[in-house]
Amino acid sequence: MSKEKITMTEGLADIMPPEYQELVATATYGKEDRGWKDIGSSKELIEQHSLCAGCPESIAFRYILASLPNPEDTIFVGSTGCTSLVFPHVAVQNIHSLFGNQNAIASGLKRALARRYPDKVKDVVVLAGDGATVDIGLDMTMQSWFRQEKFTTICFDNELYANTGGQESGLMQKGFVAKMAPSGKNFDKVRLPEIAREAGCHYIAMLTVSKPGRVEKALKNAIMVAREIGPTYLQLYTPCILEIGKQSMEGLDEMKESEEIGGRFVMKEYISDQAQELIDTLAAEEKARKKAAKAAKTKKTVSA
Ligand SMILES: Cc1ncc(C[n+]2csc(CCOP(=O)(O)OP(=O)(O)O)c2C)c(N)n1
Ligand code: SF4
Ligand SMILES: [Mg+2]
Repeated sequence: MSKEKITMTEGLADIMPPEYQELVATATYGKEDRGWKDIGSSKELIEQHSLCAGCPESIAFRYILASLPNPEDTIFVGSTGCTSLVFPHVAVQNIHSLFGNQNAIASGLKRALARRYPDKVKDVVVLAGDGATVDIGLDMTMQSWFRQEKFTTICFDNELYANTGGQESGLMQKGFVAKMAPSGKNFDKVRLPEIAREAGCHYIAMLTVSKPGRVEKALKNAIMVAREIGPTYLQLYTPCILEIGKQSMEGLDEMKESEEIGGRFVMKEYISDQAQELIDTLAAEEKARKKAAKAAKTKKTVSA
């Protein structure tokens, strides 16, 4: 990775606004082990968004973008919905696909990139709402898992179609009444993590975005396993505060309540044996790297 994407032309440096100077100076492109703690300085990937104020989807976006292991060589595939409103503000390559088609587009893209750049790592990440992933796009979603396509699917689960005013979705909880589903949901929430496991995903995690460290870890696991082994799936609860009648600062409490024992979003993970082996190897390598860096620092301090 490099910082080449945002270097400043020397001749213009003195007239560039201080915000831009700061952005270039602190950009996290090229930083090893970038993560959610870099949110303040990883502004090069997302500075603003056009979602409702306090929308948990915006928080999820920031954690994901700050934690990408390889942002310059990552391509997102999005779909219509509130999720897609963020992509025009994001400095990561992305494709907007026809609603529901995102996993089919990502399959072709990943294969084409592997042929075009055989010596480079190119990560493909689908990011779409529950309506796109589970309802209208379910066929495309599952077929990509059956085919063992090597990319990550992320579903922002807000349990309804938010962008079109609140229709019922397969991930909506039983009995919930939405603005455009006034008689209430008759069926239980579809258990997509279990379906993903049975359809061949190697790493699956369902969680809220209340704890950034967890989101970072799940995202990194999902991307590395997809890169080396096969399909991975993340389902993140990002409640639509507008639809459930909450204020902009109440999204966090909603997520915390829903992940308490017995709640709909208690964190769950399914990991195949092959994926676990890879995750353990990567963790051991990271530990050794940190130990070596610490030893080198101590040696430098002593000799100074
Ligand atoms: C092919 C097609 N069908 C339907 C629509 C209308 N549409 C736009 S957004 C949307 C729902 C999005 O819901 P979801 O995927 O859950 O995303 P959210 O807005 O909740 O984040 C629908 C049905 C469309 N744009 N294209
Ligand atoms: S409508 Fe709901 S999901 Fe969409 S931006 Fe607003 S709060 Fe977020
Ligand atoms: Mg939705």
